[in-house]
Amino acid sequence: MTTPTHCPYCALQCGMNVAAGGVITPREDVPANGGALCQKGWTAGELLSSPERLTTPLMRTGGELVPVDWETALSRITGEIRRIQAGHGPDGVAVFGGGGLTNEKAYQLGKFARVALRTSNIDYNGRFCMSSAAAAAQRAFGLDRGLPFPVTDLARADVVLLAGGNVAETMPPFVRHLAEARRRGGRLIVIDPRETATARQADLHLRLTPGTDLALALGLLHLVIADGHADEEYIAARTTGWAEIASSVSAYWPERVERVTGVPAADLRRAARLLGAPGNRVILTARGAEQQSKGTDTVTAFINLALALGLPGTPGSGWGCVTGQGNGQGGREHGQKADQLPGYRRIDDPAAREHVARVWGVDPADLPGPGPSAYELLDSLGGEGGPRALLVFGSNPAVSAPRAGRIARRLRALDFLCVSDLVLSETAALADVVLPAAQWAEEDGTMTNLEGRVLRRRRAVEPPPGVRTDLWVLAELAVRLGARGFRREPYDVFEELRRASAGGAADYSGIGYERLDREGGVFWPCPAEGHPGTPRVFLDRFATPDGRARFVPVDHRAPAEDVDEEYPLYLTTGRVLAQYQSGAQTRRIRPLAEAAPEPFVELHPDLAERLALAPGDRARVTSRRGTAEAPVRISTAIRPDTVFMPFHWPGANLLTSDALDPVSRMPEFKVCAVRVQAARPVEVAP
Ligand SMILES: Nc1nc2c(c(=O)[nH]1)N[C@H]1C(S)=C(S)[C@@H](COP(=O)(O)OP(=O)(O)OC[C@H]3O[C@@H](n4cnc5c(=O)[nH]c(N)nc54)[C@H](O)[C@@H]3O)O[C@H]1N2
Ligand SMILES: Nc1nc2c(c(=O)[nH]1)N[C@H]1C(S)=C(S)[C@@H](COP(=O)(O)OP(=O)(O)OC[C@H]3O[C@@H](n4cnc5c(=O)[nH]c(N)nc54)[C@H](O)[C@@H]3O)O[C@H]1N2
Ligand code: SF4
Ligand SMILES: [Mo]
Repeated sequence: MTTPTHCPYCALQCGMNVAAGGVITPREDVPANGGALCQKGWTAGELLSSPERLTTPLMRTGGELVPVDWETALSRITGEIRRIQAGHGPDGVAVFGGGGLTNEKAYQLGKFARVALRTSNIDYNGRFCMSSAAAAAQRAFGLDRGLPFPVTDLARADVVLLAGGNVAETMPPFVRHLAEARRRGGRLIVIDPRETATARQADLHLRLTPGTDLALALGLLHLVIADGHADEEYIAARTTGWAEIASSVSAYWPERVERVTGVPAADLRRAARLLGAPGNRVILTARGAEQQSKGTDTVTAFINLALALGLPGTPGSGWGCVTGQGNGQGGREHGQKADQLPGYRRIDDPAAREHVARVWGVDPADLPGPGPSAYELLDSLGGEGGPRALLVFGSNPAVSAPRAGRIARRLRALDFLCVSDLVLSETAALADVVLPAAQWAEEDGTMTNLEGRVLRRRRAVEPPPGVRTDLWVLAELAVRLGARGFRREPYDVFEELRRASAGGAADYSGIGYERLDREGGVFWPCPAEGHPGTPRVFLDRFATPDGRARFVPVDHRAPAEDVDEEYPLYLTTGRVLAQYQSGAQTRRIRPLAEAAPEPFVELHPDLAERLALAPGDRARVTSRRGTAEAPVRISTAIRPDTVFMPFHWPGANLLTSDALDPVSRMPEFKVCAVRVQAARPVEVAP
């Protein structure tokens, strides 16, 4: 027997069948992947029966994590919560979630924090992921849905501009839609400092200096206006704020933009001409352009460009963000973000509080207000007035948070750390209590993919004995803390989520498990059972009060930390095909560990020669925050002023900066200043 479900990893949520023993085959009936999977998808079953799986709770006793029964683990957790909240108030306990959790878990986690703990201290790793794109989309359109159209629309595009995404490695089946567009004569423009597998497929690769996308986007808009390609009719009918835009880009003439970005003026002109020609045009942003201390303004500049060209809300065209984690989209809609309640409601909106409090059976006045953002939350742990306890569900911040050395110290400074995970991640290894969680193919639920399509995750195999679901754990803890109304079964939690989301921006009330089973997937918003769902948002109006999209003037600025004499190189970080995120899962899967066994520092041959580094030598990379060592890879694919490190192993984030975007609070993962030298073995005196 095989069970149709979806991949545990990225936001494409490729459809797959799981057979006995975790054997995986691709599904043909899911449009996002249409029968293709990447190597991570094919091998996802291995972790189900891995010997590295956690199968019993662990509790720190005499310095060691030792197996204990569930009763002991749960009473220790609730005992610590009570003790800490008695001394430090409800905010003494914090919660950190993840964009890989199902909608049901994300919802239950948010409710648990607000109702059972009554803490305002909850945020999640999605803040590190798409928060800048979300903030820019909210600002322009009044709504954030990663792709406001089905991913298959890309196949009909005449031009796709992809800023800062390496989809050939991060979402391989996504490339099919781009390849189909190119087969039909469409053009692909890629903006990336590296000549990635994706950039190699592009008709035009704009190889900019890291952190200069904002200037590049302003330069493209300057040219679109100068060439007379702005869509005056669309601008008049569907937008506001255009009057200030021309002057905001007037100083970004091509030669100046070339000086700032390093992209030749001739290439800028070519890109602007391609974008200006009539036809279906799509502008996409991903982490390269977004994970910057000016990520929100950078995405805004790309949205301004798209609006000037008349793309958003026009069938076949548009702007979209290529979201990241499996449930990156749904994870941000149902309340694990510091400032949100289910249905993409704002926690500081009295009507939203009233509605959600009614569903939860509590007094709206008892719901806490907005808390700090992910990095700020992690950085406050165990400090003056900060939380004394943290519960982590579905994230490994000891590896993936910016300035991770400092965050690991914060985690150690806590009185109590509890981590729920499948494996003993680096964060779990620091915990006082570790809970063994069921994983994707062992439980039911829903995921919302990068298109805003709600999908069914189905239970295909039994979890190992001793393992429990996150929903069960949260319900058990809630009861012990004296809170009522926490359900254990995914179906029941989803039914409650539907009611909680009703009337919100991300309205799921018309979506039920039965319907998902029948139809395969439904796009939100879907406000009633008979409603068809919304594959394309913004066709008639934007989600702003006046229905018009808003131009917001923005200006370029340097990265928070620029290169100088002491730290003369840019470090940028990202992903490789065979590893996922902090690597907690994929480093434990043999074929993936063989394909990508270790971290590396990618250097241009000219730079390597200057530093006297040869392939395989170890490089020591130093920033103002720390030092990391890794073997060297030499490649002409990278600029000579930039080095690249993947963050799937501990190391890269010892270097990264904790500068945050002022609007989205997104960390600047993509740019910091480093120096690189050969790592000579240290002589130790006898
Ligand atoms: N194999 C794999 N796939 C994944 C993941 C994974 O960990 N591994 N994670 C998933 C998740 S959560 C996410 S968020 C997505 C991320 O998907 P992507 O956004 O495609 O991934 P990244 O590798 O972080 O960054 C993309 C590119 O940005 C470039 N870049 C670096 N600095 C800059 C800059 O200043 N400007 C521009 N324009 N580009 C820059 C990098 O060179 C890199 O090629 O992938 C998802 N899929
Ligand atoms: N330098 C640098 N750092 C980055 C980035 C970058 O580009 N550069 N990208 C950032 C981005 S976009 C992201 S999304 C973050 C991701 O970084 P993390 O938040 O660390 O993501 P994962 O490694 O996926 O961590 C998920 C953890 O939860 C566990 N897990 C999986 N499913 C479940 C479940 O259902 N329940 C429970 N309880 N546990 C589960 C996994 O085993 C794993 O340990 O990293 C960010 N960090
Ligand atoms: S592209 Fe993403 S969803 Fe598809 S198989 Fe690979 S990791 Fe899974
Ligand atoms: Mo992400």
